[in-house]
Amino acid sequence: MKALVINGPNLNMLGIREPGIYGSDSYAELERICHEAACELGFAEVEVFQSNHEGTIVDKIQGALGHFDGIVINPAAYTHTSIAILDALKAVNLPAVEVHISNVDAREEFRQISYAGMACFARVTGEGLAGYRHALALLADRLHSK
Ligand code: CA2
Repeated sequence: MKALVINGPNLNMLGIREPGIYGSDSYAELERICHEAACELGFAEVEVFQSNHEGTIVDKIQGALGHFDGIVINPAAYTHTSIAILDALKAVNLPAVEVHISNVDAREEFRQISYAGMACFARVTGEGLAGYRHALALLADRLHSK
């Protein structure tokens, strides 16, 4: 089992600003949590990727085909705007879990729509960085039941 974790714009700023919403842990800690969780959950490999660019994220999703068994994705602000990321997820048709650090459902109205989520079989929100572990566990369960 190989997992790809994709993070969208500004998530590399974790721990630097807005600790009230996103916590005080850094992006390096997010990477560490994913590697630790993936190892515990029996993934042979996990790649944790971040980009501030929509097209680069689309390229990464397309490149996952044939290399990864599933995707965990936090598209960040592109969650609420990007049909290109939705289409890429649909195109590769890999099992995908949407994850958000904050509870997007309790925030501004513009965060209520999730395009990427329409191509995901599960959604984890408001669990902080621990949500990435939860998302990887949901992905592992899904891959085991195949
Ligand atoms: O809660 C999440 O995980 C979000 O995907 C984070 C996005 C936001 O646009 C989504 O609505 C919800 C924002 C990521 C920006 O991360 C920052 C981290 C530190 C400082 C500033 C921004």
